[in-house]
Amino acid sequence: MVEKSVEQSPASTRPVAVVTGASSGIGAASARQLAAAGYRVVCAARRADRIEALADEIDGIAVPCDVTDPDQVRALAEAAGPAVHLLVNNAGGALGLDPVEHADADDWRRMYEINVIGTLQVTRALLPALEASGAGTILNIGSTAGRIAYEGGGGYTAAKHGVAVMTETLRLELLGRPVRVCEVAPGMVRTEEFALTRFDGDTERAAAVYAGVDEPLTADDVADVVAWVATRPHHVNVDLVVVKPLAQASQHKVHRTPSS
Ligand code: 8X3
Repeated sequence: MVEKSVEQSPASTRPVAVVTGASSGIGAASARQLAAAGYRVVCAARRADRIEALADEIDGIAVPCDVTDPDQVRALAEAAGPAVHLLVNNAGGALGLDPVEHADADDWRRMYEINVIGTLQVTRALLPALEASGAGTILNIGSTAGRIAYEGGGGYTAAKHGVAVMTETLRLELLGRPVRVCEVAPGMVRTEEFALTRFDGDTERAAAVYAGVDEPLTADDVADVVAWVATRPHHVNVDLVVVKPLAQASQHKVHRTPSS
């Protein structure tokens, strides 16, 4: 349920940012940092209780939204108002680590649906308002998985490659219009949910992803990059930022300290 709308808000002079997947991790951290940078943040995610608490904390608004549902995406665009300055397409995630040989087609469909179709639907719905702002920014949260393949990652890497290609396509198609298109592609980020979701709640498998890694990125580290990209002067289009922890030289080359 939408509690207040940007238009009704006395703070309507602030630029408006819409962040999807704002209920936790990179999305929630980005919403907080963007609010601190002066944005009125529309926090969108499926879990209403979480985004309502976040919206209260940062004086934003909460719009429960499943990005794969066209009706809910339409409602999100209506709640955001006629002018939106920034869209952070963050909703997404990985399911499973099965080799292609044994892959679950339903997991692949779901990953494509959330990461790619969700980003497409929200972008399409908000594009008129982004353009109407006169200085819009679309910032897609990609992944190092969108730039490389790794064993067991086929479904997720395919989806994140999809996000990367959609980002590049959109930048070409919007040339000459006042909307820049950017991607932030994080490597290993330790959030409360990413690995847990991937491994269907298996805490041991989730913890093993980060075992022995000295300081994986945090959601705040990535949000810091998001806020930096968003707050460059509008003629500066930061096409792509790949950000990894110091302990990760490439997808497979991660420095781990053996536990004693
Ligand atoms: C990168 C996540 O698991 O593909 O954002 O390395 S993973």
